[in-house]
Formats: sequence, structure tokens, C-alpha cells
Amino acid sequence: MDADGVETHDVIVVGAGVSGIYQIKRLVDAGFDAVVLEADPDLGGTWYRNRYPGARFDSESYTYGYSFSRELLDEWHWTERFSPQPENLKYLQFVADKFDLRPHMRFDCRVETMTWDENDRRWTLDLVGGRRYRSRFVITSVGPLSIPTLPSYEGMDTFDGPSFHTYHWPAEPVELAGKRVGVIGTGATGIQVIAEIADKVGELTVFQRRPNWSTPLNNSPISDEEMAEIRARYDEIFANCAASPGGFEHVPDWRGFWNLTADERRERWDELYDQPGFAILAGNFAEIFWDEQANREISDYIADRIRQRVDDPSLAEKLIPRDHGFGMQRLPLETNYFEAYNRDNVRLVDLSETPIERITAAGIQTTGEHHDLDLIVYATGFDAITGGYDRLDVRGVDGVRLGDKWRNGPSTYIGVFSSGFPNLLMVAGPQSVSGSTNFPRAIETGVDWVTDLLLHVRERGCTRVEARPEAEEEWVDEVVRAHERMLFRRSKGWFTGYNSNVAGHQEGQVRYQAYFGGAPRYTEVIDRAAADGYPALDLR
Ligand code: NA7
Repeated sequence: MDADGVETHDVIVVGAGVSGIYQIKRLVDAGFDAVVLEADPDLGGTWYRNRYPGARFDSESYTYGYSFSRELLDEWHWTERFSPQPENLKYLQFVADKFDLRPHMRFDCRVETMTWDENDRRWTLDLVGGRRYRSRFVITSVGPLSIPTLPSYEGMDTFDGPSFHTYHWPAEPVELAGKRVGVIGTGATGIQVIAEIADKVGELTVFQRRPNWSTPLNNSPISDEEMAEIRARYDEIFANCAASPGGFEHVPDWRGFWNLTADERRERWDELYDQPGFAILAGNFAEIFWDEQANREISDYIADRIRQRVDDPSLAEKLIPRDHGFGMQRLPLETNYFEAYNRDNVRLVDLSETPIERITAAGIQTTGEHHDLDLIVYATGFDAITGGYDRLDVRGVDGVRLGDKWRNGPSTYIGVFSSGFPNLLMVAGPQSVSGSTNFPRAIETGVDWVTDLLLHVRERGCTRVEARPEAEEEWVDEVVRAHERMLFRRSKGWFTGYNSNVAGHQEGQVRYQAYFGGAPRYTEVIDRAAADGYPALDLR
């Protein structure tokens, strides 16, 4: 407690999701006086919030879980290869309880403003509701997908029935049986919801602005025997993830796209299409990401798969993307998504033909007709990666606002620091590999790096750490170079190009939000920085 009565700590972590939970564990173990401030009433972040039907990992469960504790790995049993949200939340609660982390967490604490005091070399954090905290260091683990975005259709507040964004799907059961449900949005979330509820609702109307490529998740239960095999293999699993560009066990097919015949490539894709998870993407020929002809060929292959699965040929064509190739946006994974459109109670409204005019008390009015609905689900995505920072109102040296510095896109040193904002460390921040690879694998790497830096700083008695501007420039250059090599440099999407969910993000104006150099390269860069004594940082 400071003299003025403000609760003060060495380190404050903002956000108790997957990153914040591991971050507080490391800090407490290292003897720091640290707390986590969490806006929600409980821990879990993404897995606390996203309770919509069908929400589950797209990463293999056993590559998503934490790797830091052998005991935890031995105790936890994943029941499905791609674990659903209720189990994921239980897992995070189990971790927090097992390591007694709750005493270090403060819930219902939404940070509104963070202000740097250069004389005192500390941050002051003001919360919604008026409470105040202070700390030498702040670690933000606010999540890349924590700010949901809603459209701005006229009449949205006049709809008579329930309507909500998927991120705010209520915790209490939602009555679906016999209801006329409208889903707006066909990203990874919309595709999960649509496939899950199609056979549980009366009628389902899907409002699609642009179709998305999507491939089978190929989920399955994990038996006791399989779990025992996975446990025996954990070291190998995590080593494989660390060595692969995407942080998964899937590795690119390095035989060379053009070294095989078209038939051989199709044979390989037949295998990959039936494999679980991101195999079809991360296990594919790397050329599909930068060679237009290679990308066209795989896109044609996936389009044929969609045609095979949708009974009505003209409907199938509407579900095939034309404005971007396969893998050029975040790939949604699905279970019977395309088959849902073969059901009599499911209808697709193509908003490119008949846009939404307004929301009415009774449903949705498009330029074509009125759709009577009992429930509207907005699966309209997020202000991704930088949205959480924009909402924080961070004021650094000389009162400069982070939101202003990042107005046209983020600028960071390795996704952890942004110069002008000393002692502010980001876990899974913009321009790290978190947005572009298997998320929790990158989180562990990031948390370990940040914690080791704080130990280094403590040993030397430093009270101020800031990235040198020239180091930041160099990193942004690398981020841009890695991005510009890829075909997706032209696509819309929350981490590839510009984010079409966010009003104000302009088409053609790319925000370099994520690092696409791959997990091994990123780890090499940050490890070297630590081994060399952090030359890119100004330590005082
Ligand atoms: P996404 O992937 O950003 O998808 C959002 C969807 O909502 C997408 O189909 C958008 O169409 C659509 N959208 C957004 N705004 C509108 C408006 N105003 N009208 C109609 N349709 C709209 O978000 P998700 O939640 O699906 O996925 C985010 C991540 O969550 C996912 O990658 C996982 O990691 C978990 P568009 O394509 O922009 O035309």
C-alpha cells in the first residue's frame, strides 16, 4: 500500500486467461509481489467468455495445454482430440486451483487507464468503478480476441427476441428447439455455431457476407489408452511443436509442390483432408502460401470437396470463396458444416446479392425480403490483436497514448515492448507469433522470456526498461518482410491483412499485426536477445 492508500505491487498482470494464468504462476514462483487484474467475474478469458454451442479448440488438445508441469500433464485427461469449451474452462480452473493461483487474482477489475509516471518509474492503473492500483511493471495478457465487434445496422436495438454476439452467449441455457434462428457471420466462430445448432433449431438462416474456406476438424474421443500414449509422448509432442513453423505437430510437406505430379499432389491432399485439425494447412506444401499457381490448385481442390458435400450445385458455388485463396485467412475447421446446408430447415442468405437493410422488431430485412426470426446471433468477429490495447487508454512517456502511436497499426520490439512505454511488457502481443501460430505454445515461450527478463532486471536493481527505438524499427521491418512474402498480404481477415470487422480499418491499409516468420525463427530471435544481455533494451 502506498502512502496515499493505493494498493501497490512489483508487477501487475492484466488479464487472467491462458497467458495471465501461466504468467502469474511464474511470477509467484520467482518471488515477485504480483497480482492479476481480470475484468470478468472469474478466470479463463477466451474460454470463460465463448460459451456458444460448438466452441472448441482447433488445436489438438494435448498441444494446447500447458507444458510447464509434468505433474499437470500426468493428471489431466483430455477427453476429445479437440476439446470443447466447458472442458477447456474446467482445465484452466483446475490449473489455477492446483497451483493455488486464485489468491493472486482480483476479479471484476476492468482496467480503464494506465498512466506512466516518469519520476516514480511506476504505472498507475485506474479501474472502471474508480479503484486504483500501482506497480513498477505491468504485463498485459489481454488476449488477441477479447474485443467483439458488432455491425451497426439500423434497428439492432429494436429486435423483440434475444440477440447477442457469440462472445456474449449467455451462461444459462438458450432455448433453441423450434426457434427461428439467424446467424450473421461465417468466420471460424459462425461455422462452429451453424454446424452445431443446425439440427437443434426450428429454422436456421445464415447471413453470409463472404464465404470462407473450411475443412473438416476430424475430431474424435480420446480413450484412456490413447491418453496414456499421449502422456508417454509429451516431450516429443512439445519438441515437435517447437520445431514446426506453426507450433503444431503438423509439419510442412517439403518434397516441393512442383517436384510432384498433379495426381501425386491430389493423393497427398486426399490424405490430409481426412487428417485431424490443421493438417491440411500446416502439413501442406509450403508453396501454397507464396506461389499463386500452387495456391490456385489447392483452392480448386478444396472447392471440389465443397461441391461434393453440398447437394444443391448453385448453393455450393455460393459457399466457395472467390476473393481469396485457400489458407489466405484464418482457416475455420468444421464438423458437418457443409452438410448443414443440405437440411430442409437451413437456408443461406448471400449478403453480396441481398445486403441487410436493417434489423426489425421481428427479424432481418434484406434488400430481397424480410426474414422472421426469434433469435439473432452475431458471429461477427473481433477487433483482433490491437483492440484490447486500444480500449485500455495507455499513456506512456510525456503522456503519449499507445492508441495514437498505433493508429495505423502496431509497432513493437518482438511483440513485447513498444518504445515510449517503459516497463510495459506484452504477452502474446501484436507482432509476436501468437496470432499466427498455435497460441498457447507461443504464450509459454513469451511468458518464460518476460519472466527471465524481470529476473535479470531484479538482479541488476534496474527500475526502468524500454525498447530502443532503432531495435523496434528493425523488428517491424522483419515483420513487414515476413508478411509481404505471403500471398495473404492482399486478403481481408483479422490477422492477415486488414480487419473487415472493424469500422475504420481501411481496405488496402495493411496493419502488420502478427509475425509470420514462424515459431522457430521467433524463438531464435528472442533467445538470442536474452543470451546477448538484451542489447535492444535500455535498462536503467
Ligand atoms: P472472423 O473470422 O473475423 O469472422 C467474422 C465474420 O463476421 C465474417 O464472416 C465477416 O464477414 C462477418 N461480418 C463481420 N461484420 C459483418 C457485418 N457487418 N455484416 C455481415 N457480416 C459481417 O471472426 P470469428 O469470431 O469467426 O473468428 C475469430 C477467431 O475466433 C477465430 O479465428 C478463432 O481463432 C477464434 P467478412 O468475411 O468480413 O465478409
